[in-house]
Amino acid sequence: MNAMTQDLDAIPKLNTNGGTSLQALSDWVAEVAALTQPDAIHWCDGSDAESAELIAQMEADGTLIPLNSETHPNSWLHRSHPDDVARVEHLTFVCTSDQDDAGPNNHWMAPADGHAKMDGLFDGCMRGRTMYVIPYCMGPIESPLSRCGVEITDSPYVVANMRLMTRMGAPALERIEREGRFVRGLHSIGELDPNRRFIMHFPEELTIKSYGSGYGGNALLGKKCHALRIASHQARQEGWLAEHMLILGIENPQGQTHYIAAAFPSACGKTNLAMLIPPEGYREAGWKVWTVGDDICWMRPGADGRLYAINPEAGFFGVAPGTSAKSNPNALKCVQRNTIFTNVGVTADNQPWWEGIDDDQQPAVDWRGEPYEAGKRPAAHPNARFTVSARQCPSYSSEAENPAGVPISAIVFGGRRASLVPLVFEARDWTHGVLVGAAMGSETTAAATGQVGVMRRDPMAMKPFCGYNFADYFSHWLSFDNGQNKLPKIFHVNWFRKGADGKFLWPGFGDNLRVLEWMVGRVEGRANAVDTPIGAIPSEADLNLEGVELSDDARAVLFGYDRDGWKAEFDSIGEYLEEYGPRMPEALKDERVRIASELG
Ligand code: GTP
Ligand code: SPV
Ligand code: MN
Repeated sequence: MNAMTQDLDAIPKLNTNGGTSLQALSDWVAEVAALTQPDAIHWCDGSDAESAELIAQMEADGTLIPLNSETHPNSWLHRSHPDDVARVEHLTFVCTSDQDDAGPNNHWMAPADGHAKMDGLFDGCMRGRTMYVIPYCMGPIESPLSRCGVEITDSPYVVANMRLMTRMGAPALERIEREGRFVRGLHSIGELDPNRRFIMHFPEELTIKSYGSGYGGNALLGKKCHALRIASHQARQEGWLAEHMLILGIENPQGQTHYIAAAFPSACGKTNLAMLIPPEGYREAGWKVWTVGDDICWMRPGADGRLYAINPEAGFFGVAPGTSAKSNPNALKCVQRNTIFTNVGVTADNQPWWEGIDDDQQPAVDWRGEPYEAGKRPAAHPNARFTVSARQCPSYSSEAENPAGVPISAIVFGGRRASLVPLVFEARDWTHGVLVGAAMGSETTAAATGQVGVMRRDPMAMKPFCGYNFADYFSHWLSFDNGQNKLPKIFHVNWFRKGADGKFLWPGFGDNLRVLEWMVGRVEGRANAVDTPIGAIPSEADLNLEGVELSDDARAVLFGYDRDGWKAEFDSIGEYLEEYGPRMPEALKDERVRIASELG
């Protein structure tokens, strides 16, 4: 027993309901309690009774506002602090002993400094509050691909969200006690002061410390902090990949299903693609799309050399604005009950409302809780979100909980690119595909604080989430091409190409299936394409465009490529790779040179 545990034992009034047989866990909980000084400790078992009690308490103190129980049973609105509505990348750190291991892609602090800073903030911060201990499992409890963690938090809102987003409670604790290892995540909402807010990762210690925010990616530590930043570090050591990708199944009329994993940056269409409803002609012909995951994908080679993927999450934390019966009917069906809405507006009869919901209701109250006034601010914050169990999704795949994962046939990269980038192209091999991922660019969105609409490099949609040096990450990706693995084909898409009038040229959403069908055709060796230096691009005739209205100009840019524009792009990619210095793998730099010289 260490000194801190003794301190804790000396506080007789500390009320605690549970515990664990795992000494490392009970010691850590005691240490945290001694530091943060909560009034009580609650070990979460994940039961319905526990959930009901927490919700009643949050209703009483206004953390959760019940919504219309006829239209949206068992659903709540949470209004966050107005300064706490998105991830804070400038306050997110990776603390490795050697700064180069974190890389130019991360903010860095020495581990000892990081701990000192955070422990200073955590000192006494839970006085008057209950400390919740949340054992959770990322991935199906029985899957060898899954990994566990424990989040300690003083936010019941975080507990309620973690219950939807992860396998939380008693079964997770059992696995943790059996395995003896877990990621440690300590979280406090603190004073919600943006000047006293940090999200710190200590990958070498499998530890996360997050202070001063209640927002999803900053506070639900199983999600981006564990399942991407810490897991990417573990994955590199253990020979797998932890990626910011959706996973979907595409079933053809013959009943064969291919699984596709796709990485798009935050608020660039993962949830929408994962829940895609086929266009009418496809539906009639018997095509189906199945949702495995909408945000995070863990994959590793199986015995047959194919990559097998699981969704480590159990729920969706999705962007509300823009979700409508037209754009994403499956998401809309998911959120009719048992849902927590964060920062949406409400109608006069207390239904959730957001921009683009496309119904005949009007907002009465905005996300700040003030009467809605057109032109003042949007009814819903642009990064308003819903939290809901994946099991409520009508398209939830029967394979989503398969402990073995699903075999991946294609990996797709994509971003928001108003110009230059065509609708789709295929990398010629794995190395080229890794370069395509490494060179990804996208315009920033409201999912993180900061300017929106600025083009930045966001390799593999992991810029905010890779827990180590991107140069090493690209080497890790390249290492999968070892002569034995049967790797998926790699593609790049752009649903966001704009015309001169500033409007999107491609209809997107359900019609994206046309592009996925072409990919499946390429995987099966049936579909055609035109080889260009940037990759294989389908001609219009290679895609099923029946019923899609596209102007001649749109067709030209969606299925064409602009050699001069790409030459400039490849110069810029070269400069970007150089920013990583000598750690950047030669194979990737050589690949860029090969294509740049083909471009002439
Ligand atoms: P995170 O949860 O932040 O990781 O976001 P995401 O990648 O899951 O993005 P999501 O599917 O929630 O989409 C974000 C925004 O992009 C929404 O406003 C969508 O309406 C819009 N969007 C999604 N797919 C398409 C598309 O195919 N075309 C167009 N034009 N917009 C799209
Ligand atoms: C994202 O920003 O990519 C999200 C939401 O999926 S968050 O959980 O906040 O990261
Ligand atoms: Mn995301």
